[in-house]
Amino acid sequence: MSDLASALTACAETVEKCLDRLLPHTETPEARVIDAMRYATLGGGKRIRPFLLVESAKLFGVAESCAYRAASALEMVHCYSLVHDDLPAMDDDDMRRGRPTVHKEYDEATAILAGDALLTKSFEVLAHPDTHENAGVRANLCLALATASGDHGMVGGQMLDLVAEQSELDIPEITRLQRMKTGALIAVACDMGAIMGRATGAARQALHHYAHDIGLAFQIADDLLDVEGDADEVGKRTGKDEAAGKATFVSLLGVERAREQAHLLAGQAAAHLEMFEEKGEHLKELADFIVTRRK
Ligand code: GRG
Repeated sequence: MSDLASALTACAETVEKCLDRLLPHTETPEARVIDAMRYATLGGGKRIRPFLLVESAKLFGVAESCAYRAASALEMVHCYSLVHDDLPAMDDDDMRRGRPTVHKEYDEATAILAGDALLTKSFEVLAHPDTHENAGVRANLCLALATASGDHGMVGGQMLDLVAEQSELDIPEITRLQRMKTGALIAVACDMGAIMGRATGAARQALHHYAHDIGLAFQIADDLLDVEGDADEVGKRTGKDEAAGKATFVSLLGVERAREQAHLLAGQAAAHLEMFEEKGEHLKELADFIVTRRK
C-alpha cells in the first residue's frame, strides 16, 4: 500500500471511531433517528474531507484528538448533504456508498430528520470545548462551516443545480455552481485546519489556494466518473448527468479536455504547497488521487 493509501485508511478508521463515539446508539424512543444518523455516517465513504482537515491541521501542529472531532463534524455535514440529495424530491437515488440510501433503508421522514440532526450535531461538536480550548477558534470554525454549507455555499450550489435543469449553463456559470455545491465543503476542510492552528499570512493563503483548486478538480473528476465509472465500483448510479440533460464540465469540454483540466488543477494545487516542504506531502499526493480515483 502506498504511503497515501495507508494514511487515508488510518484516517478513515479514526474518523469511524470518532463518529461512533459522537453518535452513540441509545435505547430511547427516538433511537430510530439516531440509528439512521449512524447508518448515514458509519461504514463507508472515502473520508476525503476529514483527511484534508486533519492533514491541514497537522501543518500547524494542532492536537490530533481535536482535529478528528472537527473532521467528524465536517463529515456529518457531508453525510447530511448526501442523505438529502438522495431523497425523491432531489436526485431520487436508491444506492449510496454501495448500499441502500437512508430513505430506502428507513423511510423519507426519517431520512429528512437524520439529515437535519446530522447538520445540527455537527455544530454541537464544533462548539464543544473538547474541539478547541479557545472559544474564538470554536466560533470561527462554526462560522466557516456554516458559510460553506449554507445559502452562499453547498445549499446555494444545490439550488443553482436544480434551477440549471431549466437552462443552459456556460463554463463560468458551471464553475460557480460547482465551487458552491462541492468545492465549498472541500475548501473549508483546509480552512478549518488552518483556523484550528491559528495560521495566518502566506501559509494560510497557500493552503486556501490549494483547497480552491482541488475543490474544482474533485468535481471534474466526479463528472468524469459519472460518464466513465462503473456503478458497482463507484457505489452509486452513474450516467445520471446525461440522463438528466445536465450541463457539466464533461458535456461542455468533452472527456479529454475535462480530464486535462482536472490534472492541470491538481498540479497547480500541489504547487501551492511547496512552502510546507515534506509536511505537505500527503496533501500534494491527495491532489493527484482526487483526479485519478475510480470511486
Ligand atoms: C441536498 C443540501 C443538499 C446538498 C446536496 C453535495 C451535494 C449537494 C450533493 C451530493 C451529490 C453529489 C454526487 C455531488 C457531487 C460531488 C460529491 C459531493 C460526491 C460525493 O462525495 P465523495 O465522493 O463521497 O467524497 P464519499 O461517499 O466518498 O464520502
